[in-house]
Parts: sequence; C-alpha cells; structure tokens
Amino acid sequence: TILAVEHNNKKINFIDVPGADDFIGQVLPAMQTVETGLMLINAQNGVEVGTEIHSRFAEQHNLPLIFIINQLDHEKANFTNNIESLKQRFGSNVIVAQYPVNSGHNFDSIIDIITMKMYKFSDDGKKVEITEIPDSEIDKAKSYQQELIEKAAENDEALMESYFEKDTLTEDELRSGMHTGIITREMFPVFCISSKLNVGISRILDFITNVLPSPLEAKPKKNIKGESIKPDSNGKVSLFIFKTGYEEHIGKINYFKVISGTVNENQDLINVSFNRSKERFAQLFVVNGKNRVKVPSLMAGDIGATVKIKTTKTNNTVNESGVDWEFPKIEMPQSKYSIAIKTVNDGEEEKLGEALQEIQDEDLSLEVEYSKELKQIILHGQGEYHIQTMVKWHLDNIFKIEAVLYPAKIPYRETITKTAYASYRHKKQSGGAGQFGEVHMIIEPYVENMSLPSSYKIDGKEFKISVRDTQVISLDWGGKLVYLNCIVGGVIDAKFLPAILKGIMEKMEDGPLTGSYARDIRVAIFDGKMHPVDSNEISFKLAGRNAFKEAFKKAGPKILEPIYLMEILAPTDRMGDVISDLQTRRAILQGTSSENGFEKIIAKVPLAETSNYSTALKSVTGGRATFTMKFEEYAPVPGDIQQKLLKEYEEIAEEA
Ligand SMILES: Nc1nc2c(ncn2[C@@H]2O[C@H](COP(=O)(O)OP(=O)(O)OP(=O)(O)O)[C@@H](O)[C@H]2O)c(=O)[nH]1
Ligand SMILES: [Mg+2]
Repeated sequence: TILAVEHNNKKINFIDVPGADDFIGQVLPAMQTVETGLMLINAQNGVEVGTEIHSRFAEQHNLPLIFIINQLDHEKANFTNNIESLKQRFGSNVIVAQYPVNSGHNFDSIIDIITMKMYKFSDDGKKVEITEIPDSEIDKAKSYQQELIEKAAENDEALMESYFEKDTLTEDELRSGMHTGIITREMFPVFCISSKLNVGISRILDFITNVLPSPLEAKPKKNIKGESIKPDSNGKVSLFIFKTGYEEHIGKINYFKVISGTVNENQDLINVSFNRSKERFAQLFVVNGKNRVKVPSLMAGDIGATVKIKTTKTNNTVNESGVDWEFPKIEMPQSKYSIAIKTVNDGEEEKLGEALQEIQDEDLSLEVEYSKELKQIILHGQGEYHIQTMVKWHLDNIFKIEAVLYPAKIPYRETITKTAYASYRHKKQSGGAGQFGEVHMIIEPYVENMSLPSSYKIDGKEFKISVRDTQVISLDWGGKLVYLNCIVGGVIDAKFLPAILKGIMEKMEDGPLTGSYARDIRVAIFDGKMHPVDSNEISFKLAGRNAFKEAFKKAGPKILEPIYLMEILAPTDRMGDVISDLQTRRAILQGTSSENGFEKIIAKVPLAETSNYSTALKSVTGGRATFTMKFEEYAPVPGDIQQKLLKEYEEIAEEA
C-alpha cells in the first residue's frame, strides 16, 4: 500500500509492504523505489528471520535503514534484548536514538537521545508533553548520547574536529552526522513506538523530515549503463514503473517513480523498455491507500500512478522523446514452491492464461511456466501461501475462473549406464510399395571429452569401428546426444543417416522407461542393410527408433531426478527439528554453520521431496525459518523409486 503524507511542509511517500517471506515480490519493488527503509522490529522478539531476509535484500539494494521497535506496550517487550540482538546481527552501526522509559502496558514515554528530552504521549498519542530528562534517567541517557555523538562524528571530518574541540556536538551537527551516516549505511539508528497506542509516531515523522535523505540528498538512481541520474525536476522526464496492478472498474494501474524531470498530465512518453511504444499519460494520481487524487504534474523524486495505459507495465522505463535512459529491472529471488494449475471447465484455458498473465504482471515473484514436457501449467512462487493468496484468491474472487491446483510433475530424465548393442530390421513387403531398412548400433553413456571409439567388446564379442562422421547435439532439455556415422562399404546410403537420427530423437524425447527425456548418450551406427527398391526414409527412421529402444533397455537404463541445493536459515533451537525433517526427504547434508545468530543448513534434496517444504518448514520452526533452493544437478533415483516410477508408467500406458 502506498501512503502519501504531508508533515512539516514536506511530502513523505510510504510504501507499506508485508513482512512474510511469501510476499517478497511486494518488497523488492519498494526497495528499489524508496530512499530509506523503515524496518519494524517486534519488541517481543527482536531480530527475526524476516528481519534477516529483508536486511539482506536492503544490503543488496544499498538501501539505508532505520530500525523502529514496535509493540513496546506489550508485556513481553524487552528493549535491552532487542538492542542486543540488533547489535549481534548488524554490529556497532546500530545506534540507539530513543529508548522507552516504561515499556509494558503503561508505555507512554520515550527518552530521545537526539534532542535529550523526554516525550510523554497522551492516551490517544495525539498530544506530546516534552520535558527535561528526569534525574533517574540522566546517566543512561548521557551514555547513549555519548555513543550517538561519537558515531555521528565518525562520518564527517568537520564534525570530528568540532567534536574534539567541544567534546560534544550541537543538535544540528548531530543531525547532519546522522544524515551522512544513514545514507552511507554506516549508521542504523533505533526508534521506539507502539503503533497500538500511537506512541512515538509523530517523533518518527519529525525525524523523517529532519534527517532522512530526500530524493535529492540520497544516492542517485543509476541507469543500466551505470550512469547516475540526478532527480532534477527541471531535467529530462524519465519514469520507472515499479508496480502494475489491476483493479475492478479501472483496469490496469501503473505505479511509477519520477526519476527525473516533471511529468505533466496528457504528456506523451516513450516506453524504452518495450517496443519504444508511445504512451499517453493522460491522468496522473497521487495515491493514498485506496484513494487516488488527480494531480496536474509530479516532479522528480515523487511517486504516482496512472491508468488507461496500453502496453507499459512493471519494470519499464518511460521517457520524454530523445532520452534513452533505462533503469535496471527489479530482480526476484528463485522460486521455492511449484504447483500445477488447470481449469475446472473445458474451454476456459485461454481465460486462465490471460488472468495468469495479469497476476504475473502484478507480482514479479510469480512465474508461470507452460511446460511442453510435463503437459502442465506450472506456477513457481515463494510458498504455498503466496500461490493461495496471489493466484487462487484472485482467480476465485476477481477473475471468477474455476481452477484447481494439483501437484506438478517432476521432470525426470533417462540415461544409460553401460554399452549395449542392438539391431533392427524394418520390413513390409506384402502388397503395394514395400518398406525395408536395417540398422545396427552400439550405444554407450556419454561423458564430456570422451575419445572416439575404434572397437567395442560387448558380451565377449568384438566390434571393430571406424568413425566417419561425428554429430554432437546439445539437447534442449540438458545433456547431449552424440551421433557417430561408422558405416563402411556403403551398406547404408549416407542419405538415410538423418532419418535414423530422427528415429533415435523420437525415443530421446519419449524415453523408453517412462516417457521422460533421455540424455547423455553416444550412438554408433556401424552396420545395416538396404533394399534397392523398398528402402526409404520412413523405413530407416523406424529401424533407427526400434534399434535404439532395444539397445537402451539392454544398456542399464536409469531414471534421473532433479536435485536442488537448499539453503535453510533457522534459529539455533530448531536446528535439530529442521535436520530430522530433511532426513525424511532423502536429503544429503552438505554442511551447517552459524551465521548472524542463525544456523545455516545446506543440503541437496530431490525436487520430488520438496513439494510441501515451505509449509513444513513453517510448521517445524513456528514460522521462524526461511530457505532458498536452486537447481543443482540430475542424479539417478534409488532402485525402489525407479521400480515405482516404472510401474506407474506401465499403468498409465495400459490405460492409454
Ligand atoms: N500490543 C501491540 N500489538 C500490536 C502493535 N502493532 C501491531 N500489533 C498487533 O500485531 C499484529 C500484526 O500487526 P500488523 O500491523 O498487521 O503487522 P505487520 O508487521 O504489518 O504484518 P505484515 O504486514 O503481515 O507483515 C496485529 O495483531 C496487531 O494488532 C503494537 O504496537 N502493540
Ligand atoms: Mg503490514
């Protein structure tokens, strides 16, 4: 949600984003757009795994951060522990700017280290009584003040000198030092609030307007060429679309940041990221939650929205003509949850496709894959909850399309483990034009850089080989097929070799074991027979296909499954549970280490065992862990699973 607020004659744009892992797709566009991140910390828990995840992304975006400790009215609030956990994770850059006087259900007072005053908030939080710090608190306040002043001086030589001279800094000097420290991420000041009681909020707004960098003061955004573009409101107009949404009755809404210049309503802009199409920004809006206020113009640094735009969407840069700056696209993390989707009613496939496209535009962390291989539409997202709320809920309530989620198939592969020989004669010579083709081949497992064969020994029989031609085919689904022409004496005409290959490829695409893609095989065609009249391409294709199928079955065939590398971040007290859960998933542990107060566990896990992982990890850790996964390799499935898969395939084949 975007909230535009005016405070002290300044405009503040807030983008409120959810904290749960599942919704990282909402967070990253915001991180790319704003000047400072306000990281809320729950005073009951201190640093949580969500804090860890979001701070990592903030670091990647070089985004300044301030910490705001919320829920200080809670009985279990523990400010001292909060600071300790923040310092443990973020080091000495964490600096107390405020502390609570009376956390717990009576919470109403804060000591502010910048102004060295006490702020006491009224019951509704609307009135603040500012007083001197009471004697009982003065020593504590002074010691925090000393820390804050030293840290502020550290980031600025002039301030350092001033500090050495006076042994202190004025309030303005302090603000200026904090300003610099925050921009360079040398300082993460900590503030105190209770959003329930409205305590501390107005002080945060003051701090935002007084100290945090405005777009002009923050590090300028860089375009994809690495050039810094100043947010000059008199400069060339350039906007970056950081979010696309769809709303009932209105349709598509594009939310943008004005990177440079001043954009006016009815202005024509060029989309440099897509087609260089012209788009008229007929109306401009300032957004405040569900409300939109029409405005005549928006200037550099500001955030706004527009409607009725044709092709422009998230990640596009639109400029006034003659400007070709383009800003980097928002990068999303790898997906970690996949599930297939289909319509309940026939004939709604196209409608589903269009809806999924819109949802995907709205949430870049969702990927829709139309898998030709698995014959499924597969949704790749950030977790079960992500898919349920972003996809299922929208289909049910907005698009009104009945669809079901069901398990995504696993893209198994097939390969062979030993050398085998087979021959096949295809012959049809009764009535009409005849067909004849005979092929002899040897197949073997392919590995990179293997040398060309001169002979094979199979079951005690020796085959002499002389390679005339080598064809290396990189398969679309990974791995290779190497095709050796070893025909001597013209027993098969060279013109039939492509047809034999075609037959082999048909089986490579529809593996002999389970119909999965095959990979990493070398085939040597070394003998065969032709018929002067009846031989043709179709005959050799069939002979090639059948010989290959037979050889494959004799060559120790194996089913391979995709293995993913998982990296799990869990609190120390749950590490044992996380590992025992992994052990039920055929995981191979690669290592564990302590990192920033969390345990990092790395394991290789078969994709087939990960389908409910996001949900399972949440339940074993009470939502206090996170993980990432990425494709690592294909590996043979264990014998019992191979048997099970073969049986399943046979049953399907029989039904068909
Ligand atoms: N006691 C107390 N409870 C609070 C306070 N602020 C929020 N809560 C409660 O904490 C829960 C979560 O509050 P939200 O404001 O939705 O938290 P959030 O961090 O925005 O959550 P997401 O947006 O889902 O990530 C709710 O039950 C609130 O009532 C507070 O200052 N004090
Ligand atoms: Mg929220």
